[in-house]
Amino acid sequence: MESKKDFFLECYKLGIIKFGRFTLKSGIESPFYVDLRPLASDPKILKNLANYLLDMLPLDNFDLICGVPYAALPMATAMSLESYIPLIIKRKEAKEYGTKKMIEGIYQKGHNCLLVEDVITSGKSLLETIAEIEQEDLKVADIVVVLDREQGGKQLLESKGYRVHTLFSISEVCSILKDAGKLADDEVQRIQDFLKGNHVQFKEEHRLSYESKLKCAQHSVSKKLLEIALAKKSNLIASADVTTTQELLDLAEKTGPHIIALKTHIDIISDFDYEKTILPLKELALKHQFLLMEDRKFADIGNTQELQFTSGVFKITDWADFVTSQVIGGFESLDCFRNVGVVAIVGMSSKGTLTTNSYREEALKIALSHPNVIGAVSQHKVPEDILLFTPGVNLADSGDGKGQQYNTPQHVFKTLHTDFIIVGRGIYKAEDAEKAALTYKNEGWNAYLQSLEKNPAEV
Ligand code: 5BU
Repeated sequence: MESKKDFFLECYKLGIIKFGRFTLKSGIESPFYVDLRPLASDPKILKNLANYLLDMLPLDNFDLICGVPYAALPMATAMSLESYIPLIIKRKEAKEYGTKKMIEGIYQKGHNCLLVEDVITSGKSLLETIAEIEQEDLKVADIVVVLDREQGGKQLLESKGYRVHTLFSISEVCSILKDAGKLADDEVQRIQDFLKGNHVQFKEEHRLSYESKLKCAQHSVSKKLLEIALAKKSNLIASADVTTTQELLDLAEKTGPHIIALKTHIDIISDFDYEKTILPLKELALKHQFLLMEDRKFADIGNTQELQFTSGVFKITDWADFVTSQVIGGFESLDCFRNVGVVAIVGMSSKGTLTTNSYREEALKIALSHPNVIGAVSQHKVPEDILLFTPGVNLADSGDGKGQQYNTPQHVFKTLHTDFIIVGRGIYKAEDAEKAALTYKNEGWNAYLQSLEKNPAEV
């Protein structure tokens, strides 16, 4: 068998222990959370675990094995299969009919029973189980535990004369994870403080408000966006992926009062005409106080991007307040967007996107350092110094069958601390686009307000 340390790291991959901030059933806040149930879903790990547990024990002492329900049931079963020591099952509640037995299986009075438990905390629930087993005239002398949370349970049971064999303790687990680079020093410290019964200081995880972002905003477009958001109580950007000027203007008129910006793909308008398309669009933007965001996703060398931005039929530079751009062309490729804000594409919402962790990290470095950049499009959190724009938002669907992946406004505000949601088909395909825009506006604003509240993970 591999070393105990390597074995633990294998188990850890199954997500059996999590670090962060958890509110336990008792209301106490804990810096870690343990759930060993996933171990039973990996047969090789379960079998190895059974052997590690058996190796610690004087096996000749036992006539029976019994697991504390439910997490330890598969562990006890695996130990029984590996050692040929017979298994008995303890019920959680007595049957309401028939025998009313608490223990199922074949056993005789006076048999010595090994008790198996997954995690020991205070030891109180183990004492209750032991009492129930002893009531059936079985003897319990040894208890084997996979993980000791070091919160007094072992001492309590030992003070009552039971032998407690533990495979891992939380301190040991912390040092294995620290050595493996999976746990930072401050987290280890917090866990040690918690185990000593000291007050644990958690980092407060809450987002910055639009007001605070407005105070620090440098770019005139960031300021305008935040001012409009606060004035309209909206964080909604409608994506106008329609193909005629009439549809575009209709959508702008209907959604205008509820949005902070209208996002265009101007190159999909089949009857584009600067006078007939852009001039009335600009008037509507002024009338309803929203900005124009051209989702051009530039992705070339600086010189070509400059031409695409200023020339051709669309003359984006003349009317867009801000544009989207890839950062794949490098820092200087963004220099040409002088009079607008740039939203850098850091991560995409589509299935299988190549915007991996390492790509996003590099893309963010450019986004954060370029003065033209006001924000990022991403499906992951970004530092609070730039604004986060999140598309792939829809209340009714989880995807479009063409690779798009949707989340709800609640989800993106809670988990990403996004600033602005971008909604396309959820609005322009709705029977009543104005009503839909209002719904997304209200959902988005409520989700934003909730994301301002401090919200530790609940267990
Ligand atoms: P939808 O109808 O809500 O799926 O439209 C989403 C819009 O956002 C659409 O215009 C896309 O081009 C745009 N988008 C996106 O969906 N996902 C991304 O990662 C990026 C842009 Br970048």
